[in-house]
Amino acid sequence: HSTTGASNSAYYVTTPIYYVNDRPHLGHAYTTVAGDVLTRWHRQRGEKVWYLTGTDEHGQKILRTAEANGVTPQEWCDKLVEEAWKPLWQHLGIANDDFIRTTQPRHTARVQEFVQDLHDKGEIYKGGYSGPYCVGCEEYKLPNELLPGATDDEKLCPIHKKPVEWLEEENYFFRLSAYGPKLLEFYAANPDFIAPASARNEVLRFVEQGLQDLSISRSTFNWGVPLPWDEKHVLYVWVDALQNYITAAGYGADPERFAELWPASVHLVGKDILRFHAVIWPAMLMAAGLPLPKRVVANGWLMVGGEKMSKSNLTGIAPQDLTSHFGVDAYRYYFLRAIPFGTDGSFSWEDFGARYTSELANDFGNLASRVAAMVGKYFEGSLPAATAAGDAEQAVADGLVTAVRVADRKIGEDLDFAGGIAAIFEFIKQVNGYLTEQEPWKVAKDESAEGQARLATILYTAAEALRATAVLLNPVMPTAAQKLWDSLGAEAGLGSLADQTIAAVADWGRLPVGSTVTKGDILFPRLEEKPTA
Ligand code: ME8
Repeated sequence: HSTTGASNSAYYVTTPIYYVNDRPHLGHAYTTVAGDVLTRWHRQRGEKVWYLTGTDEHGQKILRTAEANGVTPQEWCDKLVEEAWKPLWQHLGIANDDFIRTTQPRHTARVQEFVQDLHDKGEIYKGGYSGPYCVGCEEYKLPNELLPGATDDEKLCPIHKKPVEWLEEENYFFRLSAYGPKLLEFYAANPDFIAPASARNEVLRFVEQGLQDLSISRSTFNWGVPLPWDEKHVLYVWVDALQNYITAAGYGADPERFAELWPASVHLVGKDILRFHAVIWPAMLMAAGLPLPKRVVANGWLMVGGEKMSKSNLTGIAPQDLTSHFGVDAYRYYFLRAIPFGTDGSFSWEDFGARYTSELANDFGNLASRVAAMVGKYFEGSLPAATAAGDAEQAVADGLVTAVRVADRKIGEDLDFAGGIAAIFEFIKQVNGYLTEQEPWKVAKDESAEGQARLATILYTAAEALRATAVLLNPVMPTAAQKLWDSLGAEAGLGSLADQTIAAVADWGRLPVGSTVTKGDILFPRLEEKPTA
C-alpha cells in the first residue's frame, strides 16, 4: 500500500552528493540525517522508499587537493570515501539504499549518453566565456555578487570569502537562457516545487532577471567525464554531478527501476546549491524530455561565529566529537529539533546539553524507566489490563491521535522536523502530566479491588502511550526506540518495530495485556562532564 500515487512509484529521497576534497562535517551530516529521518518516516508509513546519497568526485577542487597530497585524484577519492564518508554514515545509522560515486562507470557512461543526446538535439553549442570563477563553489560568479578583497584587483566569493580566479575558455554551452520562461511557468504551476518560501522567492527573482547560457565543459584540466563528441573537453563538474539522481535510479540502464524511482519525490539540498537544483537541473531535464523532480527542499546553514560552517571554519568539531559525548540518537534528534528546517542555526554545547537533559533524559527517558519499574514492582513485569479506564485515559488516547496527525503532516509532508518532533514530545509531556495527576505510586497503596484496577489501568495507559512513542520516534532515534520496544516486550505481540505503521499507531490498545515489561537499558544516561579540548 502506498500513498505516493501510482502503484509503481517509490518515495525517492536524495541528498547532495558531497565533495570528497575533505572529510564530512556537521553541515553535511545535517542534510543527510534529515533525509534519513524523512526516509524512515515514509518507511514507517509502509511505503516503498529509496534513499540515495553519494559523493561528487570530479572537478578542479578534488584535482587540486589530490595534487597537494601527492596522490592521483582517484586514489584520493577512494581513500576519503572508504575512510571518512561511508564510515560516518554508518556511524550515524543512515539507512541509504544506494551510494553513488561519480567516478563509477554506471554513472559516467550514462552521463555521456545524456549530454550526447542534448548535443544531438541542438541544446549544446561551442562558444567562449571569460569571467570570475570560484573553485570552492565550482561556479562562474557574476561580477555584481562578488565581495571586495585585500587589493583593488582581488574579489572574493560571497560564500567562501576566498579570491575568485579569472577564467577564459573556449568551451561548450547549454542553452539555459532559452528555459527561463518555461521554468517560470513550471514554478507557477507547481507552487510546492521549491521550499521553503524564502528559497522559492530567491529562485523566482533570479530567473526573472533572465538566465545566461551555461558553460558546461572545461579544457584546461582533464579530471572529469570526457565529452563524447570532443574528448579534449571534460564535462563541467556540476552537470556531471546533478545527473547522479537519474544515473543511480537506472536511467538508460534499467527502465523498470527508473520508472519506479523517477521523478524523485524530494531533492534535499543546502541553500547554497539551490540554483543548481531548482534552475539548471530542471532546465536540463526539460531539454532531455525527462520528468522534473517533485520537490527541491533547501535546509538553512549551520553557523559558526556568524559564518556558514565549512571545512575551513569548523573550530575543530567533528560529528564524532558530539556523538561520543551525547550518543548517536541524541545527535540525530538535536539538530532537527533545535533548528527549524530551512532557517540558519548555531550549535552550542550548552544548548545541546540542556535539551539532552530536559527533553531526552528527563521527559522521555525517565518516563520509560519509571513505567517499566512500576510494572515490574506491582505486576511482576506482566502488563496488566486497563479495566477501569475513564476520562483521563480517554484524554491520553485523544492526545495520541493529535500527535500522530500533526507529526505525520509535519515530518512526512512539510519536512518541518522540529514541529513534528515537538508534537511527539507534547504527547510525552501529556503522559508525564497524566502520571503526576494519577499518582500510581499512591494508588498502589490501596489494596482494594478498585484500587488495584485503577493502578493497572494507569500503568497500562502509560505503557500503551510508550508503545506509540517508540513507533513515532523510531525514524528519529532508532536505537532508543528499539530499546523501548524491547523493554515493553512489544515484539512478542506486535512484531518488529519496523513493521508498525504510522496509520495504525493511534489505534488505542494495541500493546497486548500480559506483555513482558522489563527495565531495559537507560535510554539517555546522565552526561559526563563536557570535554574541555
Ligand atoms: O555542494 N549547514 O558539495 P559539498 C548546513 N558536490 N548544511 C551544510 C553546511 C552547513 N554549514 N555545509 C554543508 C556540493 N552543508 C556539491 C553538491 S549535488 C548534485 C552536488 C550541506 O560537499 C548542504 O546540504 O559542498 C550543502 O548543500 C552540502 O552540504 C554541500 O556539500
